[in-house]
Amino acid sequence: DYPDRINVGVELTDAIVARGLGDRTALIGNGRRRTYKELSDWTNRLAHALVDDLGVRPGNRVLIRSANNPAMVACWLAATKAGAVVVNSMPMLRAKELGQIVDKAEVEFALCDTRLMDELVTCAKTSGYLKKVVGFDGTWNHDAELDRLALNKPVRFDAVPTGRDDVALLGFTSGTTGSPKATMHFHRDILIIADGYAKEVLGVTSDDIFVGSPPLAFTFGLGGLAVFPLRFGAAAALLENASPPNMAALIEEYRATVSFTAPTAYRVMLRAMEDGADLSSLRAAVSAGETLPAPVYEEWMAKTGKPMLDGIGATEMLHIFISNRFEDHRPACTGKPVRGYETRVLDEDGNEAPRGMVGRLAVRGPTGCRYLADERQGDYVQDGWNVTGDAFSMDDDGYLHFAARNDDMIISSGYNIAGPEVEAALLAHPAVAECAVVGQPDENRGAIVAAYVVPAEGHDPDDALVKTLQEHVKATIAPYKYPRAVTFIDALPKTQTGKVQRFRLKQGD
Ligand code: 3SK
Repeated sequence: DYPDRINVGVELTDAIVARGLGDRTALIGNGRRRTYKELSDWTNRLAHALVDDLGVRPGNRVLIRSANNPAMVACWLAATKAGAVVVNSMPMLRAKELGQIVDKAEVEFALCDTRLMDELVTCAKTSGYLKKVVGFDGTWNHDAELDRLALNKPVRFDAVPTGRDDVALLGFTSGTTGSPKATMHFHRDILIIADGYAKEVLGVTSDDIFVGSPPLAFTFGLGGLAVFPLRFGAAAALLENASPPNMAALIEEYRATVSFTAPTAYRVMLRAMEDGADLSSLRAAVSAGETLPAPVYEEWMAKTGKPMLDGIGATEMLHIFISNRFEDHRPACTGKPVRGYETRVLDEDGNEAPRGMVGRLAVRGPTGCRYLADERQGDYVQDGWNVTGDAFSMDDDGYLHFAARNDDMIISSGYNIAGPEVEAALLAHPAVAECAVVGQPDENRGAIVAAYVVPAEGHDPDDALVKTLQEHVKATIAPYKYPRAVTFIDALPKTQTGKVQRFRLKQGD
């Protein structure tokens, strides 16, 4: 129930000031804290610079290139206030990848942390769309072209009265296989994920302090580290060094109450707790992006007495649509749909699969997939249902259990084997730091289960360990699922959002 005219940039800043929360901390980063009043004033000044000096007009696509920091959030909010459609891009992208995004989204303006200019300048040289690339100071000392333009502008800005169904954001996804797609999200969608998941599942209040590792350019990060805190007058710590190995120290330092990250980071945090890290400030630990192995959930529960909230989302759906709850959570279970969403598990013919059977997960609800000019739209949205790339089963009580991404199901000698189940079994062994399981073509069996294992410190990657791991899997799950091939590697190939690129392992990259 949002008004016809609503601008999410205003809702996350000026509207919070209007609620009397202007003096509360909004953003933490670069060694400073900014209040909602400061954020509101600065985003209004920036919006003036975008409109008055650069000529940004409603509907123009504006790309933002930055690591996670408060200045990036300020640029996002300012461009949104100006009625632009924002495209947040990963800081690691090279000119070629930036070019694909710029062309697909027909980006006319780019706002770039001055430390990341080179690749964007290279991209701009050959782009037929980009009219202007302007630098902002990612350290938020206001020492770059955009900051200088904004400095003397008025602190009041008449934000564009965008429609609730106007596109505000283009979220890019390449999945785990390449070939980028742009997903369009309306102003109302951005509010829905906060008023739905963040309110219903997390119960966010203005006392919360959020810390996390996902990039803001990934909608998991944008929601968890900007939209959710700002919607409720809470604080977001936006830290460029919030990588999995640093998360425990940052939670301790900022006394964070909510963390957003992937299971790998929680595994590292569990080890840090053994070395004395104090994570007692955390009231909510959200895990998503990769499936949460039961041993990590169980150890977390044992050490903190609180559940880790596993959830699944998709860039197409904007954010998390199935989740565990504080009062209702289970190991190896993704939980139940978030309020407003419905789910179904489909069999091979597209009919609802019987309970307990693994099939394709379909979802519908207040957000959904709208690809920009992409023929894959019809594959994703069928009869009003968003048919995801994930294989799930639903148990008799309506809880959803992740089996695999559809491409991670291995059919070996007629058996359907979910790679992640074998991964979970391997991860329960102390010699395994990380692993990924894929199907490897095999003349006799069609495919065999092949495991790529990063050994934990102090464990030699030798034949004896291969045998030990194989026996361990046979003793943990049905023996036919054991990995017939085990390869030790130093690190798993991952996307910039931390998802394991199993297709690269399959290709033998
Ligand atoms: O589960 C995910 O990968 C995801 C994707 C987009 C937004 C949120 C999430 C959790």
